[in-house]
Amino acid sequence: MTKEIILDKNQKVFFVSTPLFYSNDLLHLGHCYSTLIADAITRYKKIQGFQTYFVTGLDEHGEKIYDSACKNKLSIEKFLNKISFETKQLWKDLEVEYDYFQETKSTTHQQLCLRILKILESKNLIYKQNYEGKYCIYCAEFITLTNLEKNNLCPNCQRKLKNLQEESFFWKINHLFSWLKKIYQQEKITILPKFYKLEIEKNFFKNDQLRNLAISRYKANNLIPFLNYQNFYLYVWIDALIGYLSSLQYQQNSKIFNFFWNKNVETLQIIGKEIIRFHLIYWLLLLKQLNLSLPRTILVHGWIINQNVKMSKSKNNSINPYDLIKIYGSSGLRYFLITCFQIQTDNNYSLKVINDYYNSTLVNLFGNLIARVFKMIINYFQGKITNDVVAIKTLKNNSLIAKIKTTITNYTHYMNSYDCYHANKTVLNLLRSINQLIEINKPWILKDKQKLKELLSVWFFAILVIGFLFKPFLAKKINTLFQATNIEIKNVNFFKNLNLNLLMKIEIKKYIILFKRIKLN
Ligand code: ME8
Repeated sequence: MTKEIILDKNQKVFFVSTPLFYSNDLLHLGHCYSTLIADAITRYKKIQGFQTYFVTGLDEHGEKIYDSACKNKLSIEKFLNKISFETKQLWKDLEVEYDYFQETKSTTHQQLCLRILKILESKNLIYKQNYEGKYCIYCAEFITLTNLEKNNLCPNCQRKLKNLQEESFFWKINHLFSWLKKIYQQEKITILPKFYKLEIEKNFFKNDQLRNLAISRYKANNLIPFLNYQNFYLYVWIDALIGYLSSLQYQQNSKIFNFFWNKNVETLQIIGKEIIRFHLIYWLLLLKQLNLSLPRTILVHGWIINQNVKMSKSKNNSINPYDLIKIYGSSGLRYFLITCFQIQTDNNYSLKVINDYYNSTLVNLFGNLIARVFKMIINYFQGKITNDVVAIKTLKNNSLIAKIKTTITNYTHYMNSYDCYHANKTVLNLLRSINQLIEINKPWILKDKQKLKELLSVWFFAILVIGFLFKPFLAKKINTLFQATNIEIKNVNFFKNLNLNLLMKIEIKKYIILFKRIKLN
């Protein structure tokens, strides 16, 4: 599923991906978290003049998906189509502007998997051997001795492990151990937050070795056939990782692939912390064996916790995003997930957390400021203010303008580091300063009309800048703000030009309450 892509050689290029989520159930808040962060960063990059390529999608193979289809009394095709349809609808409703939606059931993807297996086989990187060990069906993960806990439970999901004893095709990777270590030591890729690098070294580089990986399953349901070997199927994690390459049309459209995946592209892959092993080890090794560039950054985020455990499809604690969209709208949920949590930690979700956050930020700080300033411009100036060249010069020296400039610099610094949490904090600080200024200046008792005009002009300007900086978080809700004025959002880019001449003519077309206070019952 591709939009038409026009490749512009003069633009800087940005690639971002989310994990390809399992199609075993409808997506929950945790999946929205990764996807909305990717969306906010992509929107920011677009404003900064990048040509962007944003990939998300579904991982549609594996036994647990087959089991879910059976439980739902649907054929696997119907079940996959239903999940795919609902996922795309969810992204539409949350205004996620992806460029490519990867579905691993697609024929082109399956062909690519086979092609890559052939390449690996031709390089003698695949061999057959008996496999004896532990396997977690739910996580689709072979549990090696290095990460096996004593109690025969999966270290990840705490479910019982299955003893597997079968012939398997192995992927030879052990000879690349020193190469991989070097990648880490020389920081050839950036892992954010940095401590995940140590975690991989501690947990998976024990005894100074890397084990070859069993990458086939015998007589399994809903997996891609392993070349022409009868009854052998491809391990779902290799299939899923290849999904990233499929989304880039690897081996299919070299123009697209080379444009969006090369060492000069700012590539970012966003994942949750439970899948670092696959991305920080196997994915890198696969790229190496195919002679492809490595991603520039892998951004790992913590979990959303609900009722003390990771929010998860299987633990009956997942929150349906629509329950929150109904209350807070798409913009409210976007803002919460993109800005409320620090990426490096796990974070507790509750309705009270989101409600307090929504009321204290979007309602109290942002919405109220807009309402107050718009109302004053309407009441004191009939909604229209004009400033001549001399007045604009005076405005340039207003101390709030300096604060706005610092905010933009800090916001840009954080967004360039993919840190929406701190970028948002800088904007909230600016909002607090303006609210304080209103209290200090008490415009409602001010007699000096010229002074009043100056204050309202600069506060109006600050609102435009804040709207602009919030656009990657709040998406089309910000259009409502600009539409209530005479300024068109498409005509402003405050990263390039803090254009105070916009204030020559100010018009409030409509009084708006952008965010209404919400009381929980
Ligand atoms: O792992 N908190 O798919 P998956 C935060 N198919 N993020 C969460 C979360 C939570 N409670 N729950 C899920 C897979 N996520 C594989 C990926 S990639 C080639 C294959 C997010 O459906 C987070 O990004 O289990 C996590 O890594 C991902 O969903 C796991 O999704």
